[in-house]
Amino acid sequence: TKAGHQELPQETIVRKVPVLGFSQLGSESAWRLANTSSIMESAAESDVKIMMENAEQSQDKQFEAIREFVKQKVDVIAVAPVVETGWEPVLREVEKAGIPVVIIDRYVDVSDTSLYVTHIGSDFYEEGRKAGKYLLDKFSDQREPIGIVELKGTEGSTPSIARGKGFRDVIANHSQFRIIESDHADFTTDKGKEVMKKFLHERKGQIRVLFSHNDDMTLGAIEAIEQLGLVPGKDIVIVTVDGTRRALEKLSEGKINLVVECNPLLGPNLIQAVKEIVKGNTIPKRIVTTENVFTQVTAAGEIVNRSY
Ligand code: GZL
Repeated sequence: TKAGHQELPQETIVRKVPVLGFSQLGSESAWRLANTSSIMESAAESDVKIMMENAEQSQDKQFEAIREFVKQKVDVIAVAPVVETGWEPVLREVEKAGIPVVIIDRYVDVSDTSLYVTHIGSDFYEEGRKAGKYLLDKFSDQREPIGIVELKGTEGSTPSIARGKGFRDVIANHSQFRIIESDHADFTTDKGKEVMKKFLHERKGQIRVLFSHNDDMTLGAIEAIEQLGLVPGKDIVIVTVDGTRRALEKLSEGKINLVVECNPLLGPNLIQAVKEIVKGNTIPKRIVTTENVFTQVTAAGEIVNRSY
């Protein structure tokens, strides 16, 4: 060998552990916490080194985290985008640095979809449709007006936009269904209680249905409904999205009428995608998580299965 230059024995393969920079949008709900632990556990089980930054609902903090990942020259960047818009500039910077991007959970509204390799997450529009279809069935024999109030998630987020649209598209041609109040409650229990209190104060006798974009807001709304002496699940029919254990418990108690599942356990899909990407393999542009609905009949059996 050349003086001082130690050749590695041929059989040594120096395998670099892939480094994933993950910008998580926050910790606002039980769903989000389950999403984070699923991703962290999957990374720990595989040989993927993960650096996660929690943006606590701030898109600017997500931009900062992504720019830091670029400086650190990570192998892949994953983003759970708090809102849909405003991503083009920072994703251009990542593209220039030659780092592949995975969009996880919510979606980014960009004109050039080559800015990300794949989007892994639910079909939120379908979740909204499932909620609407349940009401068509439940009230199929009733003709009088049905007043609906809607607790919306974070303004500008894909689940809030798409669940609202899917729901509206299904009830659109059934004029007895009327959305009489609709407001954002940011996917949190406290805000859900506060906004539901406002709805009840303004519209008490007219509210027959609550459509809530996530279970955490629903739990707050149930407190507000019960504080007024009304019976959730009976006086006010409640349809909610996520499928957390606490919502399924209320479902089995009859305080919720339908829970539309939104699966947070995206860790295995994300880590598998990272491995494929670093090996240079192509993966589908869109990976949709499979999801169900839970009724008062199926709730009890499901509760034991919920890890979140
Ligand atoms: C949906 C996810 C939403 C959940 C909420 O995939 O983005 O954000 O429905 C969470 O519980 O806060």
